[in-house]
Amino acid sequence: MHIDLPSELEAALIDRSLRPWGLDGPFLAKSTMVEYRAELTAAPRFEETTSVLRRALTWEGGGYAVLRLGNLAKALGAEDGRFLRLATAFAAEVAVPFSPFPRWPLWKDIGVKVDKDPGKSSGIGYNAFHMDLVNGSLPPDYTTLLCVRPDPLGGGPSILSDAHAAVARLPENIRALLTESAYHYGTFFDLNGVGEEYKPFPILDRSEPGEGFVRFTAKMLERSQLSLAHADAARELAEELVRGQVSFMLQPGDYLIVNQRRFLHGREALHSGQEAVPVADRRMLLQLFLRARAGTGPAA
Ligand SMILES: O=C(O)CCC(=O)C(=O)O
Ligand SMILES: [Fe+2]
Repeated sequence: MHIDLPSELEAALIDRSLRPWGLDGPFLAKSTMVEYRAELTAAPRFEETTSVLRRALTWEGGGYAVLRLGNLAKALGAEDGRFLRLATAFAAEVAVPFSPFPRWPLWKDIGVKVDKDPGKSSGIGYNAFHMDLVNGSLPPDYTTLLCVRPDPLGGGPSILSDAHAAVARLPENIRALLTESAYHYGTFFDLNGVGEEYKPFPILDRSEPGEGFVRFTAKMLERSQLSLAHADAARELAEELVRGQVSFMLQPGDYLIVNQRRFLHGREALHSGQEAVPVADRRMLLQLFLRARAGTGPAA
């Protein structure tokens, strides 16, 4: 779902300047969250907008939202600190922002690298359905992507799919294979706030149907050694995710927030010809992860 900011809220936010944030280890400092909230609750319709956002992310059948911050990005500059602090303040209304990567700032750049594995983050090809940090025992509850610049050649729509709905459409024998600890993907090195390495893992855990993570990345189909039966089951899930997908192009200033307990995400290929686009003009997203606050329940 796409959520526009009321114009009176936009006007108030453009006039307000939040102070730089502090960190407490990998997490946004509590004092920053308290300060940002105190600054913004006074802005007209801020609380109403953030409650619409939280509902979009957690209602039954929901699980992702695009908060349209394009007018703020235009007024302040999409890479300006003031704009990023406002985006951080909205994120903190959903859950606690954190950086799993000790060597990265809170917001991690995802640019375009023509030499990288095309199917991975910042590659130019099809980025298949996945959850971020899939091989941590506690993946981020939310992954968020702030669009600074879309592909100037017009490619790279985002894709989203309701993971539990896809699982529910699979036959019982396939679901049984997905509950086996037979899957693995990627390396796990020097990460904060996402638990321990989980290897091998089951795609479906023992939560009630519709709850918990669907711990999946379609990238494992090409990059991990799986048994034939488990690879087939994973492929069926990947196909079902594609069958149920929605896709849309992120516009400058669009802020995509995905509840990783509900939806998986990915991205269609960028348009061909990226080599000819100057690096400074290529697609650019900023990524931030969120941890749900204790007491808001597994789905919130
Ligand atoms: O480029 C995109 O739109 C998605 C990137 C992504 O999902 C990731 O880097 O984890
Ligand atoms: Fe991702």
